[in-house]
Amino acid sequence: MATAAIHNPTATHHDEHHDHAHHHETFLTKYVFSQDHKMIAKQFLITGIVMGVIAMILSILFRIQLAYPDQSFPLFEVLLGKFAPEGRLDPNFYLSLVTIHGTIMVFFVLTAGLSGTFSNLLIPLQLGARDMASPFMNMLSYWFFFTASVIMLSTFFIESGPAGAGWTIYPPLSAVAKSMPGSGLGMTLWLVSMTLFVASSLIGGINYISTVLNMRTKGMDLWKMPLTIWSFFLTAIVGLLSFPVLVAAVVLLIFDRSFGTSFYLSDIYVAGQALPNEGGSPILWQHLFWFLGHPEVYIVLMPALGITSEVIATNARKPIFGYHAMVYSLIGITVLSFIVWGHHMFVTGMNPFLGGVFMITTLIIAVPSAVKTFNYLATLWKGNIRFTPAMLFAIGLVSFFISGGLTGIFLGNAALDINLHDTYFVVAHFHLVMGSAAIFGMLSGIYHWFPKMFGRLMNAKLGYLHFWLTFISAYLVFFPMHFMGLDGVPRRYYSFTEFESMNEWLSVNVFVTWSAILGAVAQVAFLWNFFYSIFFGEKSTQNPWESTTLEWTTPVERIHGNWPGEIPTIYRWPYDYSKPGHSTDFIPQTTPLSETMSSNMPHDFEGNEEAERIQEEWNAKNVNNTEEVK
Ligand code: HEM
Ligand SMILES: [Cu+2]
Repeated sequence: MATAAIHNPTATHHDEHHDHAHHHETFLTKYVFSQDHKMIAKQFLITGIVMGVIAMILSILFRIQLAYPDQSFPLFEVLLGKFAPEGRLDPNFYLSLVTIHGTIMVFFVLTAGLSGTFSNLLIPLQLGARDMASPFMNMLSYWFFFTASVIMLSTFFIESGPAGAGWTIYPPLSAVAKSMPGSGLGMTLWLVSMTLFVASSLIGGINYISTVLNMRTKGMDLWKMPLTIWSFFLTAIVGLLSFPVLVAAVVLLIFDRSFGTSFYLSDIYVAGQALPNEGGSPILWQHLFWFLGHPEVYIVLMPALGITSEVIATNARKPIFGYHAMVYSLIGITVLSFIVWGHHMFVTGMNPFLGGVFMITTLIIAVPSAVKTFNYLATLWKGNIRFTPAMLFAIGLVSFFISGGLTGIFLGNAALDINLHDTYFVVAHFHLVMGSAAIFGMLSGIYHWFPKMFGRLMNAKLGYLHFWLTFISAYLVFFPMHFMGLDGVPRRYYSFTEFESMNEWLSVNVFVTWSAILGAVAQVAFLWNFFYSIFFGEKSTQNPWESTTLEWTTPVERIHGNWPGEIPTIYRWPYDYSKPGHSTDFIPQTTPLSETMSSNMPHDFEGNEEAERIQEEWNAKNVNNTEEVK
């Protein structure tokens, strides 16, 4: 299967197709150990959704603790046993919940679930390849991810519970097993799970990069790639350059935990007893961690931004505004994301000059981000907008990207961050800009490409219900947290009732918790819609959204190799919407220029004599049309 699926896109397809016909698919090769990128995409998606639901339930659990810190919930004890003695969450377990919630959301849902799904689905389909460069490695990538997920969840079933040092697992908590229950076996398994996870991401990323570079169909030069592909491609590069640093850091941490080294430890006292470690520094961990950790937030966000470009252009029925600027801003974010990690370390006592350098690079990232926002708004401007559920989620992303991004400008300033660090202001900021925005991008992609994955449509009415409840509850949950943070309420605290000054926030915590429960209930509408529609949804046509890109030229039924005959040739960029003088308001990338010229991206034809001649002839015939539109 593997060899049949990889091949040169320009070769004729007949022999291979012959192979497929004789190839027997068993249940195992079709659904479990599949090497077909479309099936692997679904595996990533469904695993991601399951992990997302789990992480959401964890957040509801600890939100209930924050809203009702002194109350006892007998049900907790029934469900959680020793982790909730007498119906109250154990404080150590509270920290474990926060840790695993953050870890799962960032890595398992928004890295693997989002990139894994849409890179796998769209890279071959939108570029005109029969599969990934290496379908076998692709399969491995999923199974490494799956194993990592199982290990991460298994820590709920061990005596001392899951890791509890926060998703950033700063030493010494993470390095000294006796510091808390969550620093024991749970932490070891966290490290094992994350190492497998990184292996999965690297295998996947290498595959994405080589597929984008080598397997594009005829005519698909880099400047004709949809913005989704640009964003997946650059995301894979960011992952490839930053994840290995995390693995290196993790290996050193394992040495510190198990073999008596002191990379991260020095001058530690546990219960009055001095530990023997000397000469290490927990700050080293922070440098290594955030060298991944900051790029990671763009690994999460960039694919969502790519999906948004695609969904907005399609549903506004307009060419994306500033295609080149969009690509360059993605490249700008890619490069800059590596030189800003120090903004997480302003309070570590770094030299103020160094702090100033990180502050400047951090604030410069606002420029490409603003370019993207501006381009989205300009694309929407005067569009003939179709408010599909996918479009609403894409617009929701833009909203969160703006409202959450603005607070990033505050936090990027060292002088302000020193006050706001580790308060709920930070929690509010990152939940809006990467939590909510990226989740909305992912949901937008699910609604948009569901017909491509399952051949059926999701129910739009349920989609609207899902969107509005989720959108409203996200703001109700995360907006009030800004004010708590400004008032100095710290994050990662189990109970605030010990502090007189924070009691006034109790009613807000109750409000936020109920808003979070509303948001969680809204996801039932989504889950029902998703799983029901896979089997019983309305059958989709081949190109339900009247889109220009290549994935909508493949048959609705899943076939190996994606196209039954030859792979189509590409003639034009992906955003020829509402072109004057054409009978439909979209022109697929496969329509030859001679049929109707693209007036949307004129640079494309400069110097291409044939194209210029066709354009002139076309203009001569269609002068009236063109002028009307001006
Ligand atoms: C159901 C919606 C969600 C709710 C109600 C929620 C709530 C919370 C709360 C209250 C905390 C603890 C803050 C603290 O004590 O420091 C937290 C931590 C966190 N959340 Fe969420 N969250 C949600 C969704 C998400 C999403 C979608 C992401 C994806 C980026 C995310 C990522 C994180 C991270 C990274 C942490 C930090 C964990 C740590 O401190 O180690 N959350 N969340
Ligand atoms: Cu950062």
